[in-house]
Amino acid sequence: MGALKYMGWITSCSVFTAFISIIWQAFLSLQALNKTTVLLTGLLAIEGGLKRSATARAPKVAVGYGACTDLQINATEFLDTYYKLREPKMSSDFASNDVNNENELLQSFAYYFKNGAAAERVIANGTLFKQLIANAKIMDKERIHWYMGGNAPLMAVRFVMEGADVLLGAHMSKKMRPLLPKEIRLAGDEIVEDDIHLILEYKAGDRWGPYEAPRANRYILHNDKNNPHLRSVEQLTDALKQYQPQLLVVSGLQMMDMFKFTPGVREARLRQVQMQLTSQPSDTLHHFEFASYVELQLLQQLRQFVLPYVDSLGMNEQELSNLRQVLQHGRTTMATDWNPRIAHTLDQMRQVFINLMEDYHAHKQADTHRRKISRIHVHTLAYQAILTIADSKWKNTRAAAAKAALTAHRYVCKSQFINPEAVLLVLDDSFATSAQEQAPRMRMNAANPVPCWKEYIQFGKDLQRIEVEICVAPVLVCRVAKKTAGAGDNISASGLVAQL
Ligand SMILES: *[C@@H]1O[C@H](CO)[C@@H](O)[C@H](O)[C@H]1NC(C)=O
Ligand SMILES: *[C@@H]1O[C@H](CO)[C@@H](O)[C@H](O)[C@H]1NC(C)=O
Ligand SMILES: CC(=O)N[C@H]1CO[C@H](CO)[C@@H](O)[C@@H]1O
Repeated sequence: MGALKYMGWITSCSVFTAFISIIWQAFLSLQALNKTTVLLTGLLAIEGGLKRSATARAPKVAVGYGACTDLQINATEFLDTYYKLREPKMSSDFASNDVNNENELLQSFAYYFKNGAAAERVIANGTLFKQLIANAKIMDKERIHWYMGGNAPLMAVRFVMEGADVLLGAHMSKKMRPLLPKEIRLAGDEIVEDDIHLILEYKAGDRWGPYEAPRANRYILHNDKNNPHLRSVEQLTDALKQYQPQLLVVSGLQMMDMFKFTPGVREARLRQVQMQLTSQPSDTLHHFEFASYVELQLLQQLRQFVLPYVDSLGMNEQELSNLRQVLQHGRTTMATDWNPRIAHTLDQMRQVFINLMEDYHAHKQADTHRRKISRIHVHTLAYQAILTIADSKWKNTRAAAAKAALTAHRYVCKSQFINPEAVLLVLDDSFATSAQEQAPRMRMNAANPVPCWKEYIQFGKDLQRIEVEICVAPVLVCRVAKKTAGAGDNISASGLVAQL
């Protein structure tokens, strides 16, 4: 009898504990919801301040190069259906090389999937690529999605949505042209068939074989026939003479990894890009949208032909750490942390800025077309960071960061309306501005949802200093990601247009 009574007491105790824990959980999630709502309100207010007056002239933007059709499928479903991972082994060797056969494809995918890192790979083996597309096409109609793709068209559409006047340099088929808003002017010929990019999307927590994805992301495969040639460059150069944009955006050069074995061809095309950039008036701003580059030689060619002639760079955290390695140590890096600390990202941005500034000062006398880098925008899952030279031509850095953060959520959740309950806040209330000791900390709160500050960056042997402004905006991370491919293009474009 005594034992039973004792048991009863224990049960009541457990019920009580469970009850308290439920209330505590509810309290915590209410607090998180409250914090999200406060930040959302703050971001929306800053975004609201960006509205152009009805009489203001629309900014003129030109975007190059190329277009493609995106075929999006569920990564794990697709691979489970057609390609069973025979041995769950994963090596970064396959991550850096191109994909020639099924086995290399699976190994390479496994590597990025496990790291939650975005990747874009060329499949030089045309037979394999055709097989993959054929297999994707016979999947359940509701499970596959066709979109207009390519960095340039996606950014172009985003610019139009933000009220800009847009010129796009791209070849596209009769089928694709109607998908592009009519207002966009097109420089480039009609082609018979668009290149297809196969996009394997996965969500945070999706499982494949023994692996689990830490965040939503995608793995892209291509076997492009048109884009690597950048055929529209000359036509865009011609059109630019008339059009005279405020901003010229260069993107889509990553498909040139198709020319791995004929680098001479690539160099000739990149010289055309260089010529386009150097022939613009100095008050036209140039932006280069970075991408998933793995081939060192292509990166070195970018450093020679493209990077010296742009004012602004846009990229994600993987691309940032890759670019820093290339500039500083002449080598590439593979997938890195999918959710890097703000301090770490800012330090890498400073380093890239320093390297490019040093390049500029070393060569500016010999090559007067060189430009000083004045803006770097890095987008990550959890935040947007924009660095600009203080008092440069780039306006509204804070609003641009807020805008980019809101676009990130809206895009990935596929919803214009932001519901605080669909949000995961990844950031803490404050962050260090550098991993260096005694770096100042910034708070992110209702009073200041997008912290900005000015600081001096030193570079060169004679330690020149330059004042920059840095703004960091929190991303209200979408809990259930709908689409990640193309997010970077929307995000970068919405940040850029806010700064014109
Ligand atoms: C190309 O892919 C096909 C189909 O998967 C395969 O049979 C062939 O061996 C691959 N070729 C090379 C060179 O790997
Ligand atoms: C893919 O399908 C699997 C199984 O149906 C599902 O668990 C997973 O969340 C899906 N992923 C995406 C990105 O839709
Ligand atoms: C959320 C968002 O703004 N998404 C847009 C991204 O860009 C494409 C076009 O490139 C639009 O269709 C989306 O609406």
